[in-house]
Amino acid sequence: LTQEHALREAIAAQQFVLHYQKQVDNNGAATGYEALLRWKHPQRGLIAPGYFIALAEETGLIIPLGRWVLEQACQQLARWSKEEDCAHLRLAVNISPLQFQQDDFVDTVIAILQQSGATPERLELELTESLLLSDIAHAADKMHRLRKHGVLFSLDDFGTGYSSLSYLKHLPLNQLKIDKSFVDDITHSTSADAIVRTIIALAHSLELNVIAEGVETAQQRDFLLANGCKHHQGYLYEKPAPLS
Ligand code: G
Ligand code: G
Ligand code: MN
Ligand code: NA
Repeated sequence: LTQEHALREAIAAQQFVLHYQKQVDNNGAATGYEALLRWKHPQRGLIAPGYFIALAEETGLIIPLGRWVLEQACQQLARWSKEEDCAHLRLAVNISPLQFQQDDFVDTVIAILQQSGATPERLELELTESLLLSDIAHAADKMHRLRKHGVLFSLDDFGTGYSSLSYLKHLPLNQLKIDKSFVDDITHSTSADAIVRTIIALAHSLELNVIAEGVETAQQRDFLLANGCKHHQGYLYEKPAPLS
């Protein structure tokens, strides 16, 4: 309860910031960024989401927090749209299951897009497989409504959940994001190599973009490029940081 109180106070005191991590194409050019939430604690310093997202979900505080993230992200997109060098950039935002399950989720996202002046085609929502499994009919409906407005969808942590191939085909997804755990084991595990190749082939056959996260080494990059995965994110390129 005291932790919940602290989190509630932190939201009221606006102690959160977004860090941004670059996503690149096969030429190393930035295609966009992923927004990653941090708690700027007055005593403890910067706290990663691993320490507070679960509590935010249990307490429902992820709703105001997630809204704040979307607002900040859309305001950043609107700023980029006015800069020639940045107008093409996408911004990926992580959406938690509870947030997505809200009846007003679609209306909320559309309202935030309109208030900020962001281009919907530049906003990419990162969903997880577990989020889609809980109520696939409702999830698909929400995704289709947002997709009609131009919003993009990326399936985060792909390969760690229980995606059925038949539903992948029916959701308006733009991208699969290969989970870091598989990327970590590239060239060290024949099964990881096989899984990564299989996800890339699956994405291509479904005409989806595919991005690898957690790319840390040149060997991982080279394996991914050699196997047709052109979009990368990871410490090899850039660590998450505030936009300077
Ligand atoms: O850098 P990293 O520690 O930021 O992120 C850890 C985890 O927290 C990731 O799995 C990421 O999906 C999640 N996360 C980061 N930012 C957000 C956010 O704004 N909302 C939600 N729901 N999850 C986030
Ligand atoms: O939302 P998601 O689970 O994809 O969150 C990405 C997480 O991975 C964030 O915590 C981010 O800081 C972290 N991350 C991004 N790139 C790398 C990387 O190359 N190595 C490691 N160890 N972590 C990374
Ligand atoms: Mn993510
Ligand atoms: Na992920």
